[in-house]
Amino acid sequence: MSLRLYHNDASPFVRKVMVVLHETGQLADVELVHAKGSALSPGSLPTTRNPLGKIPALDRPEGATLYDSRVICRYLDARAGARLYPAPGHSGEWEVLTLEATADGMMDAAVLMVYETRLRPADKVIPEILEAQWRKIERSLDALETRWMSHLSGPLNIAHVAMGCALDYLDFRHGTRDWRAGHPELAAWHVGFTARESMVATMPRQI
Ligand code: 99T
Repeated sequence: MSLRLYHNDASPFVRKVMVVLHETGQLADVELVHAKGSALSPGSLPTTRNPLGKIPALDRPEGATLYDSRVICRYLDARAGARLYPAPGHSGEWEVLTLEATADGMMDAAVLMVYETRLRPADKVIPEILEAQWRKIERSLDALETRWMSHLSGPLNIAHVAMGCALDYLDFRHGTRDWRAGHPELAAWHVGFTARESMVATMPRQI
């Protein structure tokens, strides 16, 4: 095992990396190191490996620890020669990267909502902040449904992986909000995508 991944089953960003490891046949190369904590209380988060104190972070034999999920996924793709990213100059290159950024932004907003209630005393939680984060997610869902569905078909790419992880995370942490309402095409895509072996094997869990 030449790689070491700082990991938690609840993190959608770690899950992107895990799905890429599954899809590119590199699982056996990676040791998983459980990491848990928050900005207030870093616990076992790898603060000396990643000064931002976030996971995923990936130790590799040939150089510095890598973070964040976008860098790690790109590294793993290159390591396996897997082509989850269109070649530079190839059609769709910028759309794939923008769709991945949209999925990551949805995860950021959804995670911020979790931290807003987890890290603040109940009387200091500001509902308007929670709702403003959710509106980012809703606008993204609307954009996906109306403009981006054609980019979710075709051979597997990193944007598909990221979006599958983002939507499952909405179910995991914000299930009562019903992201599927008003987004039938995206919901149908999600049903098919989450049936992939790599997605079933990495469903988020609280530990
Ligand atoms: O913010 C902290 O101090 C700790 N948080 C994290 O490490 C989260 C875990 S998801 N990771 C990120 O926010 C990584 C974001 C980065 N841009 C990337 O890797 O792409 C925790 C989710 C949960 O507990 O529900």
